[in-house]
Amino acid sequence: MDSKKDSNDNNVTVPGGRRNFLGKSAIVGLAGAGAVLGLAGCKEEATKVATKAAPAAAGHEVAPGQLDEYYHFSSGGHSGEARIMGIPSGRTLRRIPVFNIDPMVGWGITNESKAIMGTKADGSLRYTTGDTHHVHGSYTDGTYDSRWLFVNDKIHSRLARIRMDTMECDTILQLPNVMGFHGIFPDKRDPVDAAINRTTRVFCGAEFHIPLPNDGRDLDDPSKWGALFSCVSADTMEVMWQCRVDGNMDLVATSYDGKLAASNQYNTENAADQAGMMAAERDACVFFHVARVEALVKAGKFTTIGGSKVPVVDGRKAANPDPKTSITCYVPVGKNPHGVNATPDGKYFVCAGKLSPTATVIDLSKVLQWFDGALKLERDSVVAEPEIGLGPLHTAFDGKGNAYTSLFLDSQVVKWNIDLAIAQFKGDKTVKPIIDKIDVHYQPGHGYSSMGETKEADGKYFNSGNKFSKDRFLPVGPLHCETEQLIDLTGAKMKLVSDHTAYPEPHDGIIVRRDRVKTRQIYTMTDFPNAVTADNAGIERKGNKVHVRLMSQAPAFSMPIIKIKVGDEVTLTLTNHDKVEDLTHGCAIPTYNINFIVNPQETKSVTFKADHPGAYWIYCTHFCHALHLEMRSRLLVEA
Ligand code: RUQ
Ligand code: CUA
Ligand code: CA
Repeated sequence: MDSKKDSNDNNVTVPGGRRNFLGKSAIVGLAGAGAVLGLAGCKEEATKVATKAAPAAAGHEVAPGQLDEYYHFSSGGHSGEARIMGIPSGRTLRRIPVFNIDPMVGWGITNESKAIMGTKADGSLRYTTGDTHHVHGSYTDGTYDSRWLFVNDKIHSRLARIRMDTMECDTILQLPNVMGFHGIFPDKRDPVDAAINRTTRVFCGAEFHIPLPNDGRDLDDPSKWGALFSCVSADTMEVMWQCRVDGNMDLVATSYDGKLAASNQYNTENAADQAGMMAAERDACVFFHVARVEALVKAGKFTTIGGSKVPVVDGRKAANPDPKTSITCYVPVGKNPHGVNATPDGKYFVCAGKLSPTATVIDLSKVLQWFDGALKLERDSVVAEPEIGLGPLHTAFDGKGNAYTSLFLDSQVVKWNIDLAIAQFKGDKTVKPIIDKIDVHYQPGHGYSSMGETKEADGKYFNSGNKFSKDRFLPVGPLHCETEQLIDLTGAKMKLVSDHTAYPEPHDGIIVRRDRVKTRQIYTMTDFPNAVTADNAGIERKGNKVHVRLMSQAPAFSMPIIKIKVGDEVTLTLTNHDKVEDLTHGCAIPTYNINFIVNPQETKSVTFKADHPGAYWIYCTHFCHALHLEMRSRLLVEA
């Protein structure tokens, strides 16, 4: 690696030198235990001073008071949350707690949020951790309809739904007999009733195989373990069916006609160790013929596993010898592939190679031909497999026939043309599918283009979600932030616009045109059955159960003194009577671990045991008024 000293005697890496190092270590990593281990060995990488960042490219600034053109919804990785950012500014607009506890809003603290997250018999949360990877919006007519966002939790195999009018999670569901729920994608049209041109189902891939059921059996025999692909109703958030497959699953994609869902498989080997998972030269992308699966379920041709009532059908090859009745089709693709993404024209899925320097383009009409018995081999549905660079992970599209694939090992994004790749695959040696490559900083995972997962893909922006930031920002200790780098796609060449920091670690995101998102500015009080009004406000006691019904209106709570006794089980319900947009109040109770907010016209409640006496100031946490500091009530707990 090239490095020199700056005027403060800090080591400064030279960009070209560092890039070369990454490239070389990556190749070593590929041959051995993995690229990331190779990277970790480089001590000189801990530079203290950033190389000079290029100024933000002109024409993409969002001036004070101006609004962004796009929303960017992303996952938050092992923080367990989802996030909203503005594009192109990179401004953080909101964090949406989902599987995590968030005292700012009171998520995981209020009774309402705990009921969504799930509790144990004693009322405490069943889980307090989550690992969100993929966020996708619901569709109508092939584009976002502002109803829902769906996000997965890989740790505990849960699917969450977020209402887009309030940007709050309204349902969390745990998938039975699944571990490592990673890929997720809503359908874009009903697979059975083609007249329903909107999202009706959400498909979920399972990455890890486990004993079925996972009740202590088969612990020493992983060859008996299995992985299930799950289908969840978007409307009711119930699991409709599951399908057992050979091998594992990773990411998920769905077709625009609603007929096909697919998942890339890096462990077709069904191996339980790393060497075994890399043994085969090719892995697969498994396609599900959704209508056929549902016909089987309807006909009662399914089993159930353990205590789960969810119908499980068998999608393994041995159970599906005839393509004409098969529910699955395993298309061979590059070794240990990663992301699978649908082109906005509805024609192709693209699987990124990861351990193969290629992307595999699969023609969906040919997959349907295979299911009809009209295509000899599954592999015949592959219409292109261009060599694009090292460590391809995910692909986004501009709606103009070009694909943009992240190259983890090369620390680049490559722009390539799908038609040219198809021509090359057919034998035309004169065409060069690769149009441009751009350096990103560093190790990109997901990349997402503006509206790129809809038929309205507009080719304006691409956001590169980079896993390493190293010297791009002021050092903040051993935990580095991550970078979301914005790239302008409008020219023939990609142009880096700006670096945005990201708290680790957003995995995936979608960039949605702002007119496709419709939110509410305040709540409607009557939507809350437990709303506190002037008619029912006050203290109600039944034995040792006490219900405190409180109202907030700037700058006061409705009761200055609330008297209870040690031993009481207290439920405090708070309704915010302010109607003014943005006028949020908070409610904190010292030593009782209570902290939540109520937005205009919103109601929330908490329940706690009064287990220690004393005087406690219930105070407003959210700066709401010139008398915000004076907005408090006395909670008097008598011994
Ligand atoms: S994965 S870096 Cu969880 Cu989306 Cu590919
Ligand atoms: Cu109410 Cu601050
Ligand atoms: Ca493999």
